[in-house]
Amino acid sequence: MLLCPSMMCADFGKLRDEIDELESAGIDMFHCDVMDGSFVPNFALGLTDVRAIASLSHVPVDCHLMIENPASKVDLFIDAGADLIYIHPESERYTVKTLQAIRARGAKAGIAINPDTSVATVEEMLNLCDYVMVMTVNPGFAGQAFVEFTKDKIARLAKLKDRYGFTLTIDGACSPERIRELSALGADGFILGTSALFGKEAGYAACIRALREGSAA
Ligand code: S6P
Ligand code: MG
Repeated sequence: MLLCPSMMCADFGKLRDEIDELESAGIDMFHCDVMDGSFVPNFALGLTDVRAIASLSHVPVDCHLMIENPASKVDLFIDAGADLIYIHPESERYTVKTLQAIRARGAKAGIAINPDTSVATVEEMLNLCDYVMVMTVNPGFAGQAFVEFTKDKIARLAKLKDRYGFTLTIDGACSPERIRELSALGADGFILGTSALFGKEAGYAACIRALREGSAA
């Protein structure tokens, strides 16, 4: 199970300590939410933040690009140190071309799909995806409520994993209970924000251990 802390929830006043503590806790990949204030009504991490995280990290770093026209920006984020780039087909005119461009740079290509987007809309693109991330909240903010009907989509995509060979990840309101439920549906990885990791009394190590054991911290 891939466990990926959402760094927009981290304390940037002590970024190096946060990264060290999360890595010691056994996380698999840092998740960087990049927002442009246009595709989503919020701003989050940018190039400087991604560069800082990538320079301190010993595990892969992903960039979840919640921006308009990601095609013209993917090179910047790969140069900043991203190993995996998620783009939103909802914000991209030629999604296939951009997925090809990400792979051509040697990075992993991913799509992130909003609650509004159906499996049928993206099925052909699965041929070019190393990762498919189902948004289980509307993108833009941490700490939102889980959108229940996205579970059907997760189950449908899980059935397509073997045919297309992608890793299925989940972003939004991933609580310990939800992680157990969605793992059973076939999800491979989870973005951890306020629902399972940040701001919890138990601390990162205990939270990650409990998630791997399938219990609550
Ligand atoms: C939301 C963003 C996510 C959040 C994460 C927060 O637009 O893509 O990565 O940071 O979902 O987790 P939680 O548990 O607070 O919902
Ligand atoms: Mg995200």
